[in-house]
Amino acid sequence: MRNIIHVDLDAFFASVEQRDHPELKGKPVIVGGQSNRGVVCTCSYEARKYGVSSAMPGFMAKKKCPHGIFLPVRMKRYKEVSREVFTIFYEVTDRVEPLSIDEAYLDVTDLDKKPTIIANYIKEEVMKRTGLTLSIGISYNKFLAKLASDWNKPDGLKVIKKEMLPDILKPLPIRAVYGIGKKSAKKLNNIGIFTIEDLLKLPKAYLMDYHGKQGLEIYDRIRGIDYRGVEPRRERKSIGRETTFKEDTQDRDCLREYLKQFSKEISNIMGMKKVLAKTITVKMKTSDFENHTKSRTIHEYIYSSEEIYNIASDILDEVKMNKAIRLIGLTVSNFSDQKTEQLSFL
Ligand code: TTP
Ligand code: MG
Repeated sequence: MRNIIHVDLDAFFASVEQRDHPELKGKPVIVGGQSNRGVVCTCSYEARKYGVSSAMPGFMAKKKCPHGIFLPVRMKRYKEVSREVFTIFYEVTDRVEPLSIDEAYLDVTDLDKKPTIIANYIKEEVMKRTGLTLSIGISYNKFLAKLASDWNKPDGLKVIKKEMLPDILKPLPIRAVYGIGKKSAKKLNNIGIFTIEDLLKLPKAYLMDYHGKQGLEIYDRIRGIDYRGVEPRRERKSIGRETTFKEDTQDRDCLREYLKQFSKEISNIMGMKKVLAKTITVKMKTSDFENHTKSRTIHEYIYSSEEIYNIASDILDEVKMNKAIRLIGLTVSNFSDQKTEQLSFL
């Protein structure tokens, strides 16, 4: 059984505004929707009491909450704070799947500490370093972890254990199920299905007939089955360096010097990231802006600067140079799945 954590910051844009302007704490802050035609991005929990919500047109938000404090969207700032928060997630584990600016899954199955200890650590660190609160859900799959983080927002922490199913899910409205949107909900409501308890009574074949593959997933999800893994953002696919000369050149020795320097820098980064590569690419741009790239893929994985340089230099030797060069670049790609440590161990 896996341990999956779902984290979601509370009223994110509005909380950042309240943190940056402490006089706004405890007040109904509404971000976006300043103009009547614009829509609300989000609002503080104080404003939610009046019925204001995300994606609501500004004029409606003003009607519902006339004393609301409407603020412009400061995306750059929210991204900055998001980075600070994600840094904390990555300190806990590499197995982070970002879902949006303020939301992520973490797979903490292989960590030594208990998921609740990890969750509390994340909450404390996020508060200490950014002054924000977040809600955390813990369970053995993605669907239930996300459901749990929504359980007692804001500043919530909820664990859903296997033995709590199906009772804990039964009273929930069907819209709580990932995969059931407005349209499907309406269809189901029409045949008298409103809660998960109702939904549990529908046979698999029925859900599949009316909702296809999605129907099958829904059938499984409400029974606690969800095999989707946490998928960390893909790692970089290539590492490269390039430079544009002040003056165009045809001097091969000079070009070789650059390749040597690039090989060192690239090899250093490969060492840090513990990756090996087997494709080397040299790129050149001529004085009349033509691009030439030439790659070589070898049989073994390499990472030392000498090996990279030797291949790059061979590639350069094969290039006929009848024009001056204004840019040279070197890239390695085609990384091995295995890390260097494992290879040397073998
Ligand atoms: P959410 O996590 O959906 O909302 P939230 O963090 O504001 O509130 P909650 O406590 O319920 O999690 O979205 C994160 C941010 O994304 C939100 O602060 C603003 C932005 N956003 C929009 O700009 N438009 C939208 O329609 C939604 C839903 C969010
Ligand atoms: Mg949020």
